[in-house]
Amino acid sequence: MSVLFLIYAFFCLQTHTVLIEFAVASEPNEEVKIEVLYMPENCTKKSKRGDLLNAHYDGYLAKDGSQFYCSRKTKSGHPHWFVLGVGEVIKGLDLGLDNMCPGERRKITVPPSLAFGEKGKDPVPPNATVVFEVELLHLTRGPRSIEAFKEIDRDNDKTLTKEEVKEFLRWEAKRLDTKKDESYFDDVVKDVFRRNDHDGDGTLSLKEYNVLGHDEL
Ligand SMILES: [Ca+2]
Ligand SMILES: [Ca+2]
Repeated sequence: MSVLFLIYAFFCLQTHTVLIEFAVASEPNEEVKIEVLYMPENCTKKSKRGDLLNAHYDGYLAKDGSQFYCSRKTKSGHPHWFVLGVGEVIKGLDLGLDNMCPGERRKITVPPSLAFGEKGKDPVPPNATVVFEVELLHLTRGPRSIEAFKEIDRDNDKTLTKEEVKEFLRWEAKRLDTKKDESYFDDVVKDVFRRNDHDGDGTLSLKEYNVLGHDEL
């Protein structure tokens, strides 16, 4: 499983499956449980929504402890890059990896409504509580920042066109050293716009893009 596959597998899952589950996910006891397994002595910055995180993680079924995913055992063995809090990973991880230090390790228990939902997602069965053990290796202030928006917005007109987003994805794939063909980027761009272009004008405004809140703009 490649790095991009995981990022976009969660991304697609979010779009096609979990988003639907979210509508009914507000049960009062449906919470993410976080246990800190290791906390480094020095913690100078903590993760927040919109940061770009690099992490290794193992996924287990709570029911029997069987492992369904391990980032260290994938073909590449590379830790994963993803943006926190924007649905690139399941909701439970978006919540469970907040306010975390580089070097910290956590055990995060996620109810099905914040994981893979009523339907599950092979190999995770329907209605499964899952447990992730995550080691956060690195964090940078990420692509959902105003700095990143400006970087994507090449002509500086404060809107993002599909071509600008596609160019950014090409850059991202290059950074992750992953080869993808053009149709892949087209599909991702289509998905990104379907999720974010709320007024349907074919571009992403600052407001549509910046899911982090607008007080920093
Ligand atoms: Ca632009
Ligand atoms: Ca728009």
